[in-house]
Amino acid sequence: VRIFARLVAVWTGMLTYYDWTDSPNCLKTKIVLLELDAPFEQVSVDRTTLRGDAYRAKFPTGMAPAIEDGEVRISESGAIALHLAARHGRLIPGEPAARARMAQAMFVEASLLSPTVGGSGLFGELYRPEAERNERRIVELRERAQQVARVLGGLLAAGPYFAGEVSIADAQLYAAVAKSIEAKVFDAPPANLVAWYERMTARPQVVRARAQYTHFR
Ligand SMILES: N[C@@H](CCC(=O)N[C@@H](CS)C(=O)NCC(=O)O)C(=O)O
Repeated sequence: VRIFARLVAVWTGMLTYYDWTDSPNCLKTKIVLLELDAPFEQVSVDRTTLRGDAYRAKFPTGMAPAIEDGEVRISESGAIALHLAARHGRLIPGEPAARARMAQAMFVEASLLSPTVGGSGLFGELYRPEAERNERRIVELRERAQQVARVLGGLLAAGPYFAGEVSIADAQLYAAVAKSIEAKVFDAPPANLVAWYERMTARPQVVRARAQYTHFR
């Protein structure tokens, strides 16, 4: 099936999207694809595929999401989002100050939010069997998560979305923020962050995307 999907994509010049239903990171890319109404062939992968030599030869990170789009073959949801937004000329503000705020929010997601609550942070720790959990680290990460929620509230001061208008930054931040709010990781999240989460959750493309991922169904 995977080879067939790839052949169809090569014939039609269509983008191939490597998706893992257990991956919150794939939700980000799916939101971008649906918001852009971009045509794509989906190849479903799992942990075994990701750890295999064939996948790693294509994508050295060994991670999902990943895409092949003509000459472009990349993983990393942020890089994928930038590529897709530039290609479609949407979800990326033209105005330099708004574009800079978009980039700021994306880097905060990658350097602050994701390491705190993501697979190598709090959720990674909570998924371990109880006997293997590092309780001290869990307490520290929970405290840090409150600070990150305040940072995100501060970044949203400019308007309803992180760049003012909706952009790829919102898709990038949505997965970890939604998971954290729904798992009650943030004790007292800023009201504007909760309002942004509700605004995003109500978008029809986000509803469609969420239904496809185990952590968000
Ligand atoms: N920074 C990356 C993170 C991607 C990532 O962590 N993907 C996970 C799934 S959520 C993965 O592929 N893990 C591989 C594994 O568990 O073997 C991104 O934003 O795309």
